[in-house]
Amino acid sequence: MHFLNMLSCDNPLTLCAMDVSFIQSLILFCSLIWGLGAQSPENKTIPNIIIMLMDDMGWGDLGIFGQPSKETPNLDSMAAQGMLFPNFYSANPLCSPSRASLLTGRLPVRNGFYTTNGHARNAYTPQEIVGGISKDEILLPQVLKKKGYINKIIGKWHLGHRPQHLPLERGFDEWFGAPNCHFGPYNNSDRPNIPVYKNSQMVGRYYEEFRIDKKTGESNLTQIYLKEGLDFIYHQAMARQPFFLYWAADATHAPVYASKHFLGKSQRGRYGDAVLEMDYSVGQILDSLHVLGIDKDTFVFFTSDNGAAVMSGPKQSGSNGPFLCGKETTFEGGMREPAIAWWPGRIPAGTVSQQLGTVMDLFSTSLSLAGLNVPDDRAIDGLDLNPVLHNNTLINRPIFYYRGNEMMAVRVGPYKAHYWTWSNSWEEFNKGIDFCPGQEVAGVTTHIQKEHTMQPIIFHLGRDPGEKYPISVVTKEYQEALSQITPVVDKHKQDLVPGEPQLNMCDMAVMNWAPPGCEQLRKCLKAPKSQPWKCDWPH
Ligand SMILES: *[C@@H]1O[C@H](CO)[C@@H](O)[C@H](O)[C@H]1NC(C)=O
Ligand SMILES: [Ca+2]
Repeated sequence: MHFLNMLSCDNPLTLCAMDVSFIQSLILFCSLIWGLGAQSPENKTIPNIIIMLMDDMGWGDLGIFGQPSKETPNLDSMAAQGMLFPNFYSANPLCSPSRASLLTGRLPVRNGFYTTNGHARNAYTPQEIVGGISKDEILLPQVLKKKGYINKIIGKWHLGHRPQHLPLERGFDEWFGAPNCHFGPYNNSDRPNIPVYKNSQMVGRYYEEFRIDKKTGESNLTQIYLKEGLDFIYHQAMARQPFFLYWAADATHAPVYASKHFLGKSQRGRYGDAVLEMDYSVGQILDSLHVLGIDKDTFVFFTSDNGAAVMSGPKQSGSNGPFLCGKETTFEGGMREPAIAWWPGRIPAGTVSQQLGTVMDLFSTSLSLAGLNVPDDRAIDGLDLNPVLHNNTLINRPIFYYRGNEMMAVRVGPYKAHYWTWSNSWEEFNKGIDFCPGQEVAGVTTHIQKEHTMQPIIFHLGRDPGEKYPISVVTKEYQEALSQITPVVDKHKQDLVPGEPQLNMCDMAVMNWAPPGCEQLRKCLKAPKSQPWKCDWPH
């Protein structure tokens, strides 16, 4: 079936990804005849690992979670063939810290991807950031190498763009993508356009060699990222080489984009078009695993790095479904993510897990699948989800919601307690920046940092997923919930050793002026004089 799909030429697209699939399928057909398609038995216990991480895609963007515009037939069938996680969380409501947590298995406050320049501020890695992922952190691909995995990242890195912080320095063997968000275009004199890398060399810049038309929303980047993914999978499968693919395409992050074939095809404009192309790409990747005969040897996990950016809505934002607010906040809309695990023959099809999970679990789970232990010299926040994946068991564990250096909230079972509430400042709000458009909840979506540590606001997320009805403090339910939550928070705070904050300093001189490889391309720009300052994180 899938084989025929890939060979069919009735699609009007003449996209490189399709061509590659076509050629690969032909080669595969020959190799199957020669009996090279099957994995060697000794590799059976070490599955390939694919993590597909979306950018700012919301929980409510998937058809399976009720999105009425139904742009995700491939993701919906991935869920039907695998396990759906309705209670899965990012480690932070923003890109960089969430991604650092995924790859280290540790909360940002431990791995250093946070700031102490202000209280409870979201920080990330814009071009002027001096820091990046600390060399003292151990990243997932670094550990996977011990079992001979070949590791590739495709798309957005976001853990620092200076040479010492780039993916090939941190356990990845290959990279195609960019270190920062695809913001721009810039004029290259006071701010350079973001470079696109192939491995450790830049091959161009966004808006130059890698075009994004902000007027029409057209870009071929998702197709390029798809082709990179299919090529990589194909070559590793042919070599019977266990691999880790971290597929981090970013079309659903503003400015959202899609290639021509997908533009104008969804029910909700450009954002939906980007989702359509992502969904198509997920389908292509899963199909290629079938065609190559490695679907039963490959663990695939799909999720997103933070909630939909509702402050960019409705044109450039996804949906957080029934949840409150979005990106940048520690309400459910900021951190509850779509999540699907897929591994035919190993993960029971059509299952739903009520396990509370986080992106940090992908670190621990992947290592466990590879037969490796998590580092034992540091605190790891990730959980090995293998018992959940194979037997749908439930493991009791809390979820911590951090904003910068502050634990804002915690979830224990169905209860979520807010110790601090904040959307953004009145100053920003009055400028039109709204993290909770149409969703103000009095006393909850506050515009000052409001402390509730003496008497947290508690919601029951089962009955009230939208965090609209605080449980009255005079009820027995409140007291019982609090008595369960308090020891969890006390223990967490007692044991917490905050990492050295890496996102405090900024400097225009460290921007992507002259990335490695710029000489050959004649694309080196002149950096201004170094003038470091303490970065200002307004929210
Ligand atoms: C995308 O690729 C097509 C086909 O090669 C090309 O015609 C089009 O100009 C490209 N679009 C952008 C925005 O680069
Ligand atoms: Ca993001």
